[in-house]
Amino acid sequence: MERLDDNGLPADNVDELDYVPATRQTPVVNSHNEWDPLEEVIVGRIDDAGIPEWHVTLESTMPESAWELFRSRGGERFPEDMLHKAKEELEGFARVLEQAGVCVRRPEKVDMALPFSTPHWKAKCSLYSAMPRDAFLVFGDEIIEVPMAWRNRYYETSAFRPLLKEYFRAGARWTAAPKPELRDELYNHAFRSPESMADMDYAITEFEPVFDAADFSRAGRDVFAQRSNVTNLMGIEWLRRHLGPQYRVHELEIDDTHPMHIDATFTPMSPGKVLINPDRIKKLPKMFDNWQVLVPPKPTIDITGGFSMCSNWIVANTFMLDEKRVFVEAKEEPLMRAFESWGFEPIPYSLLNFNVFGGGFHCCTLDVRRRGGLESYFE
Ligand code: ABU
Repeated sequence: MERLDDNGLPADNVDELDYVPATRQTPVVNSHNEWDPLEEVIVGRIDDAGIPEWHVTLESTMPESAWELFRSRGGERFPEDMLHKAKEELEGFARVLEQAGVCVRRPEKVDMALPFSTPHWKAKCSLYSAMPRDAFLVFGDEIIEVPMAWRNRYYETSAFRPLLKEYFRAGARWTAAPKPELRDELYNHAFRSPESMADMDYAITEFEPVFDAADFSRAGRDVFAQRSNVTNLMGIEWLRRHLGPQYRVHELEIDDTHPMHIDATFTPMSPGKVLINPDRIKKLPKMFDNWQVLVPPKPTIDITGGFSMCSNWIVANTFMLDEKRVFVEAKEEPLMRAFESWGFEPIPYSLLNFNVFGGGFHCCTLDVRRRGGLESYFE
């Protein structure tokens, strides 16, 4: 009998998903916001994720329950059973997207266990290619490789090179932000975990521009950013100057003593509707005065009992198929009911085993092509 996973899908791993080119009228890379109808998406891989080595950027962002593994086994592969369960969920999610008519693309399999070095430091392994959202930003027909702050992520974009080259050949603009050096001077070695925003401290300095793509959120001409333990002010400014006068990059005021990534904190879901994490956002800019502010119920799931690279708020890391349909954690009933009450159609799918690697629906995807153009959603 066919074995099914928690999502009712065949549990066998799918190694390669065939690429079926979508019939399209828009450029091959075309994405301006979080909600236009999705045509093509990259879904990451979790196959052979490596355990990052202990570092101040982990201390400043990761739940304490995860520290022991980083400290004792940094540089090794994550345990097989963890990888296997997460992989089944991720492959199933890729199939669900395909069944919804979306062209699903995957990074190449690369060996994450290979050590590497620069003139300034060494790393025992790479982290993973599971979260394309962290590594790339798409603005219209441009894909930007971003300068990530974690050393174990230095070569993370390698797994995506075949796709990047293909998109480039098909007409996309392909840009890489200045490759950071990630020297010791970038890190705040005196970092002490802040108790409150009054004694806020960051694990990175302004030595050079660094940012993770997931610290930005797109709503057409308006782009929202958070300063975090992986995104510094120089990084935000680099993107602002790079995008130029067609865009407005706004730095949001975030109430989070350990910030890393905005996509479980603040998400424009559709024109006029924004989801905020009530624990992390106390005040929105005035430009949202005419928007409906959606405040999700507190998470009921708990992934923090064992190893986890994120908090239970990962359930707020949603992903839009179009401006109505939204992927929501299947085991998070109150959130699904909330989305229904706000006029959305939740698509339930469970990623709890994947979540412990630090990401949800939004993190493991990169919406390469959505049907729609560059617009302004604010007066
Ligand atoms: N990109 C993952 C965010 C997780 C969190 O903020 O809890």
